[in-house]
Amino acid sequence: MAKEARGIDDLTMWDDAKAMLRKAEAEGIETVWDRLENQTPHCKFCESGLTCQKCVMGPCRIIPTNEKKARGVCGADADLTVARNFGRFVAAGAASHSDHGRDLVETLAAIGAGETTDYVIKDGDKLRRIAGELGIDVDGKEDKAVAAELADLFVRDYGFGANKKLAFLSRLPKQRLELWDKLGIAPRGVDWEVVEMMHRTHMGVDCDAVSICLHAARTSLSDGWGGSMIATEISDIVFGTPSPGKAEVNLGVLKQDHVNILVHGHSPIVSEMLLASARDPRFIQAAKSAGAEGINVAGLCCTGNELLMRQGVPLAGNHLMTELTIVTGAVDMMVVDYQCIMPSLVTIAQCYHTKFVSTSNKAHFTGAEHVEFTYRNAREKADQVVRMAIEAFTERDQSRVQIPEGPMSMMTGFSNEAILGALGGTPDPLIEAIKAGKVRGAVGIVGCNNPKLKQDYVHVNLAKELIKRDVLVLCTGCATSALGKAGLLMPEAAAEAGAGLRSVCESLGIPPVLHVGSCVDNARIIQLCAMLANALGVDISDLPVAASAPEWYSEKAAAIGMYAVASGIYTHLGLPPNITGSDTVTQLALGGLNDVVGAHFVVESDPVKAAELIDLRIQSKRVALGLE
Ligand code: XCC
Ligand code: SF4
Repeated sequence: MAKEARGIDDLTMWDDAKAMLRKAEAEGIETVWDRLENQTPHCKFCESGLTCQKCVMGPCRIIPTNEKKARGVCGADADLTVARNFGRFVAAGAASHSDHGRDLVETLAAIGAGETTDYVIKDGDKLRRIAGELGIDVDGKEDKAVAAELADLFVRDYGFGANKKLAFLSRLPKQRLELWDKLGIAPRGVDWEVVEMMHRTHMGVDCDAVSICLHAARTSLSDGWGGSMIATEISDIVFGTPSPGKAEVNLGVLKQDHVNILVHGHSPIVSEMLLASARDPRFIQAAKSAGAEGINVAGLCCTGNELLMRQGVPLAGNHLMTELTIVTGAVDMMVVDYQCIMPSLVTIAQCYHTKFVSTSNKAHFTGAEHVEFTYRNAREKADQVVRMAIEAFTERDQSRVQIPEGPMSMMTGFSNEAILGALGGTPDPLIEAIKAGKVRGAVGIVGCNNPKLKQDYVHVNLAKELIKRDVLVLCTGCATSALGKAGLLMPEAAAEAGAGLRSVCESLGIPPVLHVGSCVDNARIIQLCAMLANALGVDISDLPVAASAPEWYSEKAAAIGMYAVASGIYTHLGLPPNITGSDTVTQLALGGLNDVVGAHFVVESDPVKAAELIDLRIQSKRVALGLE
């Protein structure tokens, strides 16, 4: 991107964001967009994946067109260098989701062992259903005993897996598992694949680009069908399986006369406990004594999605809104756990009265107040943090507060259980609607914001284009805030859909875009795809479905995209990963993978063109299934 200052209208499509960008400018607050401008142009070598610093014979910069510099000191060429970098990129993403999942396994185990009273089993039916599904005999056992056994099974999945295969691979269509076995990419253990990727990409181990890419697929699958799926299922068991409900989104969810606490990060373990304390009448009374009307908890990013799905807690915004929330001057406290928490937030918080509290022993922030949460002390710590927030409220300078008006309403809570419930208990009505062409296909729009793109513009316009074409959209993560703010998560948005999708939505009273959760909850989407494929007796790659991460930025998003593709789902990205320095890897990603796993990536930043490409794929799959 050329280094030229973009106007505020080019940075975001939203009025609430623009108002805060103006306020930030007036108050001399630096934001992510300022820093992007300062960092542009980026290093070309890094952008194309051609730098290597995996040993101290280097670092090396590979110049494929220069005979003398076409190889690093060890002899690695462009293909190998790009593949090794991409492999580690995916491994880091898989590690992040999976390490989050590990915290839930630990919590479930603690419940089973009676080591926590703060966390309990909220959905005992789901506990028993999942345990039964995975071969645990639940008859005559108490919830606690079942929890202990299930946690034990997941612990094995993190290591070697039972039979060196992840338990949830049992959900796959037979053809898919056979294909993975043939390719040698069926994931064996959640931690195993990540560690093996680190090993393979050490100097002098796996020195074949294609081989590394295949292991990148396997690593990502250990996330999708392992760490993320485990995180989602345990979160439902411990905090409740989401069911449809109403909520609100945008900066207007902040309240001038309330103590405003924002939760940011990913794990429901911290945010759920905080919410419980904030709803405690003792603290509401304390807030009133401090001059507030009450305590308002709102979410950001994925932990915001977790609370939104299960508790209807309002969503203040997505990734690029995190800094701007503080600029309102109305945030008394931001409580974070891990992932996607820009370190700049601490600096911005210091420009206001905002208390910034970190809670995880694996995510410290210089300048923050650290209050460590564990399953043994969580409620006590949450109480302490809420008291600190009330105290911070008394230091708020109301003359600096500016809250953009008017939150948007949205519907949320579409877990697979809820979707099946809405359909009457089986996927058959959805399959019938797909066969009849009323719903031509389904697309998961997921993932982040990236300041290189106009905030939420690609998300919103892609979704609008797809629903017009009778394609049902499912959304998670930071896409949720975008699509919610655009009004697409309301049943009324069915009016913007094609006639077929519109009739289906109207008869069920659902929006044409369904909110299915946080980013680990993308596991719900692949599980749903597997259910549909199994019901039709086909492979996932035969379904008229696709995935899209229009504005992605993170390693985690790369892992999600990779496991979607490896599961057989065609995947659109709004901008490319840093792989363009290798023709071999780029061609594999953009096409070659189709012959291997039945799906591939496509990169397109224009939402209308992206919708056309996705539509073509859906159409071809419909034809192949004999539906057209
Ligand atoms: Fe992060 Fe999950 Fe991306 Fe949002 S969508 S910017 S990864 S918070 Ni997961
Ligand atoms: Fe250079 Fe090879 Fe070392 Fe990488 S592993 S820094 S390419 S010598």
